[in-house]
Amino acid sequence: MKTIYFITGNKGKLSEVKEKLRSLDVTVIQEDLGYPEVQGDSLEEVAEYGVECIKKRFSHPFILEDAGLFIDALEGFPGVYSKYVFFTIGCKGILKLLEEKKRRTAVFRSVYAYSEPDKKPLFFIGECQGIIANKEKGGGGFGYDPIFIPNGETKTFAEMGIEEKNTFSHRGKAMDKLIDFLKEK
Ligand code: ITT
Repeated sequence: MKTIYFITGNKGKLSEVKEKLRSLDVTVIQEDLGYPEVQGDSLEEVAEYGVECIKKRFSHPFILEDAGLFIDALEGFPGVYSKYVFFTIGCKGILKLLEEKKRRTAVFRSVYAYSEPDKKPLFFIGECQGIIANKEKGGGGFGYDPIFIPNGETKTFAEMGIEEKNTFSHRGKAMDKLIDFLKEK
């Protein structure tokens, strides 16, 4: 059996990763160590900086993830600021910003970093295109899930179970790549 340390404080992410790895012989252990989210231009930059911070304090191989919602009509906002924006204006604030906008396309992005001591981190990227709903719908998931509808669907992520969300989501796609890599190890 393999063990993976996942550096995260986000229980929603943890549940999605556990669900994804359920059929594999892998145990996921959460380490809520916390790391500063540098205000970089890209999720990769944020993840890379996080890896460098954690490596100084943690001697096992680990994964961490940075994700964000990029809304076209808002020039990619909240993007790398997704966490701060969620805890300040939240889904309601985003809906307000889009009130007069016809264009509602958006993309969720996820970047996983896999890190081993004395090695450069590896990155695994996933994206999910979709639209921002007109109102919040659903009670599942976390973050912006109640306002995001993936392309080809009518339900928001918050109206889906974890398994269903994983088949569409940025995190599910990035995890598929990470899993392929881990299987080869
Ligand atoms: P970590 O401890 O793993 O860093 P976090 O909550 O800080 O967890 P991120 O910085 O990666 O997570 O994500 C920024 C925000 O984007 C997050 O707080 C959510 O509000 C939102 N978000 C990320 N992935 C999401 C998803 O799958 N569904 C809905 N919202 C999501």
